[in-house]
Amino acid sequence: MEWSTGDLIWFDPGVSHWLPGEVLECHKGANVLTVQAVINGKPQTFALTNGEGSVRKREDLGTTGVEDMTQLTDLHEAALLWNLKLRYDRNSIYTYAGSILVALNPYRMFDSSYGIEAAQRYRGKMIGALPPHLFALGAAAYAALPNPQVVVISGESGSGKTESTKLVMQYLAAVAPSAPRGQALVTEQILEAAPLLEAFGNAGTARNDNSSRFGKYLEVYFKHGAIVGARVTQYLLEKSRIVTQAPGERNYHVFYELLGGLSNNEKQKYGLVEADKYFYLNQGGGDCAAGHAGSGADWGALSRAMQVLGVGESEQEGIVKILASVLHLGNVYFHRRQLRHGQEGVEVGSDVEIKWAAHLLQISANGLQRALTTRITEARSERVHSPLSIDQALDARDAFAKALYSALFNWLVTRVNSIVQRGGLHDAARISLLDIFGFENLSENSFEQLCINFASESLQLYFNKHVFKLEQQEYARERLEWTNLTWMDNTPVIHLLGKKPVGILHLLDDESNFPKASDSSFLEKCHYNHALNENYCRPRVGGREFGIRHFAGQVWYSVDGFLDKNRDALRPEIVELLASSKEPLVSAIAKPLFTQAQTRTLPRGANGRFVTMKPRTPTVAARFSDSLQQLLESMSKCNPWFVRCIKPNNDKTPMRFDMPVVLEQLRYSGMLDTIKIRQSGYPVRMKFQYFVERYRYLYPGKLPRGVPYRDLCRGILEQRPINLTAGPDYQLGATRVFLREGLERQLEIARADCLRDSALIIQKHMRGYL
Ligand code: AD9
Ligand code: MG
Repeated sequence: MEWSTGDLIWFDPGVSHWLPGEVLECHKGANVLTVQAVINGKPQTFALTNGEGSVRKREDLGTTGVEDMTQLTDLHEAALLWNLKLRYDRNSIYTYAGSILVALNPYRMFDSSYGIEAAQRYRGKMIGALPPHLFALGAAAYAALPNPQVVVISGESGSGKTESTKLVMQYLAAVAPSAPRGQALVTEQILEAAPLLEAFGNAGTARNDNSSRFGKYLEVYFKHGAIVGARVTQYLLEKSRIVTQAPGERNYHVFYELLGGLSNNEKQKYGLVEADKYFYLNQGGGDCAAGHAGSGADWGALSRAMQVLGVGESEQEGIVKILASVLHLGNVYFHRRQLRHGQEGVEVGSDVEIKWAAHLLQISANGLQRALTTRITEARSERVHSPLSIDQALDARDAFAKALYSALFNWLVTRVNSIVQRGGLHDAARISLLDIFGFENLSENSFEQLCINFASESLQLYFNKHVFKLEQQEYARERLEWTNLTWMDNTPVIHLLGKKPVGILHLLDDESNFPKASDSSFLEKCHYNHALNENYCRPRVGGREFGIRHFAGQVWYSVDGFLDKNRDALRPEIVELLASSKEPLVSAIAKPLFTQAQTRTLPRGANGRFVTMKPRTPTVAARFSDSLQQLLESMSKCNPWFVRCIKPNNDKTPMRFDMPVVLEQLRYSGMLDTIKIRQSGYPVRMKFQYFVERYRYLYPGKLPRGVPYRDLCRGILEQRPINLTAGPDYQLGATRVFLREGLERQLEIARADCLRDSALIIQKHMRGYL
């Protein structure tokens, strides 16, 4: 490209992102370009040699940038990056890419932009009528009811998905008219469910002080515009966190809130002391204080939320007992013990904690002690207790604690649903909100990260499918003039992870169902089947890990513990022990655990006898893949609204825009291609007849009779000034008319003007009669 003095350019002087500059001089012979850029308010001069690849023409974004990035004339990642920065620096955290909302985490509350007043302002407004906002998406989804809608919120850990989900929910609660008598409470209950589930399912991690450690799909039901109920589906609570945390990380918030909230007397009742005395709370070496950034929640608020959701005092007490017993269990330790016949076993170091746990859970202390130190084996139809090793005993203790806590979490979700999922919702309209755990690449990644990142990949695929694939297929079917755009297709990674029979999660399942298998044999199978896959990476010699090139970057997974975590086996004696509890909540939460541990009676065999066998209970990966599949199916029936959350920096600092950090997210989320297709494509489509009926006011005079709708449609559109920045802004397909979002906006505004004018004329006319 030829440059001349005064040209506006983007250039990268070796800082891995783009700077806006102006050409001062161009020395063609020496291939040197002298450019000037203003950095921190000071002009600086750079001499770029051979700077071809890293110099681009620049469109002047002014001081405020554009609200919708499809309005950029020169599409380049530098323009997107700087447009977002200009806006972010002026506290505008939201920007559109067509109807897709890009949300930059401010790490600071802007109360005024989220209040009732703001919600009312966006009510009934089209996207683009007011500055970009989550509420605008909420309004658009609400306006599109009764067709099912889904708001898909994606982004990496800490980017703002959970906060955005809550804001959309708050918006819906603020604008939906009050439900009929007796149902008004349900909105409050849905709102209160969020902090309740966060207390039990979110935790402080290195990336986010309030990181969701489970996925959440909230379906909100409407009748005649009013909220009448909801349903929460949860995905894969991270169980390992209950018993262990990485440095600087915390256990689930509820433990700290509980210990911070109980009085000394109450603590005594449960045998509790300060948080830093508990092994399950102090391993990360992190902060043991009650609150966490971003919530300020405390036990009192939590208790009130439970009340609103129908968790009465005795059940709340049951919850405290279960939480306290988890903490007691974590402090149980073991000694090696020499048994008869030279066998080695373990004994409990001190039985105080066992007694407390047994007392709180209302189970037999002896039974608990036995379950943690021995295992039952069946020999000649007799039950034999064989001793455990120290490691096995510690595993048994941790498995018990994990089972208790996760069963409690499941019970809570079921309870929330039993309250908010009122009867008669099958014919209600719905808006679903998806807030799933964000992509993670930690210093050590395990099975949990593999599942989390598989979910992120699936969501990215859903996004690609809607924004690129289905879109372009539709253009072809409708015979539009269109040159196909390519996009970063992540199907190969999804196949590598999830496709039968040798996708990594299937290999893991096969190994998990094979008694002699180990984490190493699983790793070998992965290497054997995928060594040649370009998205799979083998470690250096001897490494116990494998690498996956995800859409959002390469992640190394260390295989230690994969099989156990995936099997998630629960010994029947532990379930029996819990089921025998005299504490109603404990026996209630234990019920669903039976399916995880029980033997199953199959129908009569050919010889007429019942056949009893150990079932191959579905593994964690199998259950997770299935539920993810169901989720995607449910979402595929909805009209999607996308929110792309972006993390502005890696230190959780308010209002600091770190260019490389944002650029990386823009790149891997495919934002540039997304804007391209939204800019040159036709995301809005309507049947000809619908279009004509909606916009007939824009046709001068009466619409001619007997003319096909397709021609009437063309007639109306030809009244508009032609905009050819990126080709025509509408096309007539075979069965529908296709429009760019900008044109739809203009048509809506023109229609509203016409209707207002005609209303005025009618009013005047009526006055003449009076
Ligand atoms: V994770 O994948 O669950 O680890 P999220 O959900 O994407 O992650 P979250 O919504 O929890 O991130 O946001 C992280 C923190 O950023 C919050 O605790 C707030 O402190 C902060 N945040 C996010 N969005 C907003 C906002 N719109 N306004 C103010 C925000 N602060
Ligand atoms: Mg979250």
